[in-house]
Amino acid sequence: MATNRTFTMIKPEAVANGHIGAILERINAAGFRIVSMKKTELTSELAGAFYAVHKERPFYGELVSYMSSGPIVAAILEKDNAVSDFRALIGATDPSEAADGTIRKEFAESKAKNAVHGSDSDENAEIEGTFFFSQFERF
Ligand code: IDP
Ligand code: MG
Repeated sequence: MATNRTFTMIKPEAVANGHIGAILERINAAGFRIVSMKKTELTSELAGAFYAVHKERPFYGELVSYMSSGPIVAAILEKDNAVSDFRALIGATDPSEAADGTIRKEFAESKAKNAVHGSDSDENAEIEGTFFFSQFERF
């Protein structure tokens, strides 16, 4: 089951700029089913825990304060090859390197404020989905 699922967040600047609807349309048009979804907000403690894998990176502090700066939308998505197809849909981390037609190319402001998150593996999709959603919300 996990191999067909990924986890995403619409990040604070994309929510603040009114792009929730447009980004969800792109996700639906690409063939993803929304399994679970909620608008919520991370404390800096929760953002730090979510991104703990990046703790040693120079941008960690900036990332944690950015991701706790306002509301986000968190969702579990389902599709064949969900993880890799979703990474292709969102594009490169730095929007200046993202391919035309990708979500980050269209909506990201910068490498830090890059509009959306997408899990990088099936294992992390499972971990990240369960970070946000209880067992009663993942169906
Ligand atoms: P990804 O989101 O494309 O998987 P990661 O390398 O996992 O990229 O980095 C996680 C997040 O950290 C990025 O989406 C971006 O918001 C932020 N980030 C990554 N690299 C930089 C950087 O060099 N400067 C500032 N923020 C960065
Ligand atoms: Mg990543």
